[in-house]
Amino acid sequence: MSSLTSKQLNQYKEEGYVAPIEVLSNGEAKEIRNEIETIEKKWPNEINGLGRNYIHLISPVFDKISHNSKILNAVESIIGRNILICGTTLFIKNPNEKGYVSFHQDAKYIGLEPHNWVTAWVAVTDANEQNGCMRMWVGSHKEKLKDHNQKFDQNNLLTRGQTVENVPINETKPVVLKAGQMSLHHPAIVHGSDQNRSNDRRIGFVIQSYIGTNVKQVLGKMYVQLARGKDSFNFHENAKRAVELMNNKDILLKKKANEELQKIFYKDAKKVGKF
Ligand SMILES: O=C(O)CCC(=O)C(=O)O
Repeated sequence: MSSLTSKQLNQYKEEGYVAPIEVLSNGEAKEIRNEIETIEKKWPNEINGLGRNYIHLISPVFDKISHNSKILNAVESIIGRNILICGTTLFIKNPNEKGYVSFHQDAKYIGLEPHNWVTAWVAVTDANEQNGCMRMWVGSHKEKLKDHNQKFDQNNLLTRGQTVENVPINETKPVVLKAGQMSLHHPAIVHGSDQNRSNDRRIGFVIQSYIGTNVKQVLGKMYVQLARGKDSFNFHENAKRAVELMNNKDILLKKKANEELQKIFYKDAKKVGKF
């Protein structure tokens, strides 16, 4: 079932993203934040650094959101009915930290071809200009992929500190979301986010990305789950769904998937960053 209206689809086509889309209740968003804070307290190293990826493989709460039918209905409107989850990432910005995300295009280093995929950014907390919501360079997805400088700045939450320079800020729009809403963005849109200047955490759970079953990983290996439809291509490794929090086998699978992801993210890079 496709759920985006023609107006929303038009926004995605013309601007390169669509938001806000209601997907979770306040209670569900709180449950997700609690799950993160439980993991941080009991297993302080699990979702640090590279471990911020693939949390849906070790937590039934994140498994449930990744397979959420409201999210999938919207995703289906963009990439069609045969959908895989090929990865998830937590983007957390704590108050009093200087974390930011430089302007970049997801398609630049991720190796997913063709671009029949879309990234879902689910707001676990409110995201606004004060706490460093994403900003999208409207329409930039229509141009070809741009050069990125690799800056490896320690406050940059991206792997290589990959940066598109000279983005015209007046052509960017903030993606303001309430907890429980999401945005969907195009693989080639230039986007980034500033630091959190509020007194609370800004947390985004990002399904990065939902891919059509026809999409290949041309730089390495990825561990996917079928979210909807049928996979008649079988291009990827399959990952089992989490049924309990921090099961030992799931932890090992998450580690293996992250090692493979790191090879993709840092392919031909001169050094490796902290994520
Ligand atoms: O969470 C952020 O501020 C940036 C996330 C991002 O770049 C992405 O989801 O592609």
